[in-house]
Amino acid sequence: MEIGITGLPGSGKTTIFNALTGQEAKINDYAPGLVSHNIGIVNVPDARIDKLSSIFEPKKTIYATVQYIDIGGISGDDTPKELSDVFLNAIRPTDCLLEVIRNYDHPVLGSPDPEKDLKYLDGELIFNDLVVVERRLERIENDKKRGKKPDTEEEALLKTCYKLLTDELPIRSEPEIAANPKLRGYTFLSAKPRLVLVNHEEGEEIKDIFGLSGHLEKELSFYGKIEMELGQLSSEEALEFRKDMGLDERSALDLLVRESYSLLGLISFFTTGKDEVRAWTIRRGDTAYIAANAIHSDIQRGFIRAELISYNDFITSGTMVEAQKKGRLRLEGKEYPVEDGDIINFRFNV
Ligand SMILES: Nc1nc2c(ncn2[C@@H]2O[C@H](COP(=O)(O)OP(=O)(O)OP(=O)(O)O)[C@@H](O)[C@H]2O)c(=O)[nH]1
Ligand SMILES: [Mg+2]
Repeated sequence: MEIGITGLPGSGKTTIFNALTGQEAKINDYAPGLVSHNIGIVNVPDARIDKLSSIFEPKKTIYATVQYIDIGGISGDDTPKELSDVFLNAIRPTDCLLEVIRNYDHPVLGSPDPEKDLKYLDGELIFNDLVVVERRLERIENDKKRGKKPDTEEEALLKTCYKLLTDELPIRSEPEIAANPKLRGYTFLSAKPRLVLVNHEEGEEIKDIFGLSGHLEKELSFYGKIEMELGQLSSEEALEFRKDMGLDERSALDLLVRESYSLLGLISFFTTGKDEVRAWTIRRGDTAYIAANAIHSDIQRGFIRAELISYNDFITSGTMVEAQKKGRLRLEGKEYPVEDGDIINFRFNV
């Protein structure tokens, strides 16, 4: 999973990036329009993997990972403009946006105006999608003149997008359009699911400003600066500080991963053994057959069946042998919808 951190200059993107990755990327003096990227890959914290690892004592423990990319370069001027290719190339492949909104006094920008900033940011992403839609529709018209038949379904979808965008609505406001496979190749920015992270002044009460909790968006609140400082500590030390300060005991990374999994409809399943205990990420509703492919295409190709047990049943049983005695180990076929926390052993033959 790849998450693109975006926002206006000085909103605290890099501060949040550091909080999530534990890196020490440079916090800029005010430098609007400066295109800079920081990339960090972090393990998805999962207490279940820790537990499985302590039971199986494998040679390797492999967590699911998430990649965060901090993408500077939105100018923050009053009118939306075309974003640079460097910016677009960085943001297009991401699965989800993390939009950082400033709610603290900034030495140059002064007092915050979260509503205005979010509106501006939306406007910028909508404008850039509109540029793409207009160009594509123009191409289709030209092709028609030269006798080439358009893909009528795609054309109709683009026209719906055009209508939404000219009404200043993001494509995600129509979830079915946003998810349509015919539009996937366009990687529209306003179609991406998003977490809106309001970065509050430390000491100020944290409360939702926008009340976003739609199908493809969610609002989160953080004290960015404190989270960055805690991100540099060991998890034990950070937890002590959290308790002392009366903060949520979960780290920024913990919360963010949880929210992004839920927003994107992702779940984890596990494989276990003496060599390796490992977490894999798939979509909710994916079948055992699809899950097999997450590991290797050979396992999917030679799929015989999935031998599995839920995490909770395994923990209650203590060992696989005990679980088998109790009849908790199940055999499932290709069509079985994998559930979050399933421990799976694929039987396959190639
Ligand atoms: N008070 C306060 N200041 C913050 C917080 N988060 C960031 N800042 C400050 O805001 C300024 C900008 O922070 P950055 O993290 O560099 O913001 P950015 O969005 O990455 O900025 P650009 O990369 O220049 O677009 C710095 O002076 C930070 O110290 C916060 O939660 N509270
Ligand atoms: Mg920055």
